Amino acid sequence: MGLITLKSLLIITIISVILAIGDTKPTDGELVNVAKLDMFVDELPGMPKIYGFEMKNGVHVSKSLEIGMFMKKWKFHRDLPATPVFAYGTSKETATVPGPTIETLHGVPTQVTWQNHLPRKHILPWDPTIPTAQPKQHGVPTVAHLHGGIHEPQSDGNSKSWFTNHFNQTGPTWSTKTYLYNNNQHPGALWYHDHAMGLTRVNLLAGLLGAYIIRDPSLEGPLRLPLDRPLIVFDRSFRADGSIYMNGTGNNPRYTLSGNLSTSAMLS
Ligand SMILES: [Cu+2]
Repeated sequence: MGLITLKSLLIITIISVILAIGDTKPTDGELVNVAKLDMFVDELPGMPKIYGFEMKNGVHVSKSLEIGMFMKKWKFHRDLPATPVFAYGTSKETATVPGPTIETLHGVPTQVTWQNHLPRKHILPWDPTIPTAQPKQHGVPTVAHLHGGIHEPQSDGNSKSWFTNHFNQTGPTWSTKTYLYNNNQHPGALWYHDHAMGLTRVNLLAGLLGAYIIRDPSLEGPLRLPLDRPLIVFDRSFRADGSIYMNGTGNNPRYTLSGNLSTSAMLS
């Protein structure tokens, strides 16, 4: 569908999210045999767009965004039950997996306040045998990282700068609620994702990822691209009840191995 030319500022993003799942044998709950699911029965979902700039007096200026993380249910396939996920969005109702596509302009900074609205408990198991963000009370530690972004360190989503619901608890390097992305680097397609210490793979598996695009109309306009749609490819394994499967035995270092053993690939 359409041509993909990296040089041409593309805006077709293909991101492969490879997550360590551990064992292929389920220990708790029956896995869905995805070979039995009909393919291409769902329309390609279009993620909502959020603009990281606005026009004032004929000039593009910086914009401050607030993007939350919410627990909700998400339909990954017509014949799968709805799946509990963690989703980025401007509200629980509009939150999606992947999250909204953030559209920015080269040279116009975007500020994002990432808000954690997640529940006290995670929807997936944590591995206690590796160094992990440990809130003293309940809560799911999160911190957003703009992958490939070039900006100040305090906005980079350091794994120890995590925070829980309403910033109730914060990690040792946490310093600011609002992140500043300069958007001064080459235009192109990036992605954002959670980055909390020891929980990155779990939080991504739960759904905390999305596309981030830096545009430069002076480069892109003359190309007159016929198609402009970010694509994200990611994979998951599902239990029969629709929930995401993740091995929960906590047998270090099983969780830390990289490699993709999920059963189903999804395109959004
Ligand atoms: Cu990354």
